[in-house]
Amino acid sequence: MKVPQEAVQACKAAQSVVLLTHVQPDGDGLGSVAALGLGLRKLGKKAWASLPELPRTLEFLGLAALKLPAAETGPFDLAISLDVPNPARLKGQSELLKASRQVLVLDHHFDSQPFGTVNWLDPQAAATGEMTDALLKALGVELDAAMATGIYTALVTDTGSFRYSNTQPGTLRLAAELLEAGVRPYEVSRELFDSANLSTLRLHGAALARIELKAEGKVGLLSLPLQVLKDCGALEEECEGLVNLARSIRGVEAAVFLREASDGSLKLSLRSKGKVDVQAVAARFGGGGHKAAAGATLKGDLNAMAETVVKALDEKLSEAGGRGPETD
Ligand SMILES: [Mn+2]
Repeated sequence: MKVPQEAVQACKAAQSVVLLTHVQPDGDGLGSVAALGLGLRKLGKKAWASLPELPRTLEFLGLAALKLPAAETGPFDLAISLDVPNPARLKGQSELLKASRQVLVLDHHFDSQPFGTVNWLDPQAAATGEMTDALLKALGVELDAAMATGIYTALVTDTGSFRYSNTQPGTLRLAAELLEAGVRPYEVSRELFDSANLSTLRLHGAALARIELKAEGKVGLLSLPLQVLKDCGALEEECEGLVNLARSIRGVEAAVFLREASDGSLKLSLRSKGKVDVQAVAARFGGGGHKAAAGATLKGDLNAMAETVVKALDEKLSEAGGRGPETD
């Protein structure tokens, strides 16, 4: 992976750095923030992480030590935006961009916008963590176990535990290297997958009971009223991964997860098994993402919008030939 020289230079020149990732942060965003933050500190820089939200399942990344204190408002030499396709996904953190002399954008989304003063966008990367690792190497940082755990968490998260189509030979080579640097994969798995709250399990139960098959079984639909979340005593962040329940059904080519959010909007997540480009569908609703995973924020009635999204997907599937007989 080739790291642009301007990205390396921007990091080298900066003394004070603030790291950011998207709202509803995931293991790729926060794993990258943790690894790069720790690496920049190792180089003697003042590095902070902007952490408006820190999901419990990702507390093990050691981010608390990097948390930007409220009193620290800048100016910063450099802001580094990790895994953020556009500034809207930064929400309340945009002030930190303005408080920084330079902004380095590092992202692997298909529809990334170059909103930095230096932009490194690589949709071929399986995870932003892969790019973060390359940047750390270019900076001459030797990864310790904590940094390696951040990168490994990023890879595990964005490749679905090395199961998705973005898993390349290089991804597994990097994973092996990270294990040699001290990552204990069973510990990461335990934190990510075997530390659920009872409320999350109750939510999964309720969600499973609501899954419907649409478009002759090619689309798995899960629509979730806010009340279901409340009944389970679950938080919105516990909806992470629910879309995969609908995706996991045999014959399903694309999964739709649409839920009512507490702010009155509808949150849409789309997943594809490869035949249909869900990013193109999300884009029709003002969202974005990747070919296999995309999302959007919608307005309107839950059931009506679910039907609209299913129809759009069904059309895409017909175009893609996904509705025809299997050829492979
Ligand atoms: Mn990512």
